[in-house]
Amino acid sequence: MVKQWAPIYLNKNQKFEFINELSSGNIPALILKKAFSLKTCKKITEKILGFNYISSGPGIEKKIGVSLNSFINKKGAYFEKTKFIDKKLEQYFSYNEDPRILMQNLLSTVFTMETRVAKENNLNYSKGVFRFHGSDESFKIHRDSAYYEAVGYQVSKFPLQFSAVLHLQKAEYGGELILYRKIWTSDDEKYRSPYFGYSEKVVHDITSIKIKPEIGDVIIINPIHYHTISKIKGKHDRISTGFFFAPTNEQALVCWA
Ligand SMILES: O=C(O)CCC(=O)C(=O)O
Repeated sequence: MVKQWAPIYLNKNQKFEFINELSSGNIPALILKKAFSLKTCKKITEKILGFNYISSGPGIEKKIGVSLNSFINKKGAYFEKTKFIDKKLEQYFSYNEDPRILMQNLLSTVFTMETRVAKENNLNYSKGVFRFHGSDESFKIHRDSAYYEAVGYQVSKFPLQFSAVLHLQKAEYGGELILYRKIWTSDDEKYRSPYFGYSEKVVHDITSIKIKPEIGDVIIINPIHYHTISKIKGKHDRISTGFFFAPTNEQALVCWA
């Protein structure tokens, strides 16, 4: 019988040493259940909804924060914009309030490795992005890989890349994370959409799982697996924050968005 493809669930502050399980694709996700309290998530949500600098990017209509995939061939602009927005967010959230910093601390505990923001020529990469996914938007199947896409940036040198997402507010209906048991290969480029993502043909007949995010959960995936979000219905946006991270040769984790 084929072994079931199912996430591993951890309690807050439980240690986990098997990053290999995620990189090999043996498990689809690592879920840190209730890593943040409902009260904390509500407070962060209320606060981020009052932040003025909203943008859009490939695959997302509304977000706060800078993501590398909007600046693939514009490295100077990426670091300049990151400096500007992360400074504004630093002034807006106190250090102990910014969920992106709290998530870095959480990863340090879970993986027993120092976690810090990636740097290049003394410039900080983006600490993470807040995403707002709304009703009736359609989400493309995609995969994330700095290794293949962000050539020219130092973070493309990491052979492994993970994604960590904290769920701050749920959609009333839908908004599940759909993960396909398929890793991108260069053969799939024929299915690529010009602006962002891939046609559904890329995952035809491929096994998938759905993860319904709960407020306060941190979901960690290996984003070279195709993934998307199911259609959202209802009044509220699905709100999350997150970043990518990679293990370094010095037994640390560095993160970026
Ligand atoms: O918000 C999610 O559940 C998925 C986000 C995503 O596409 C990613 O982490 O690459």
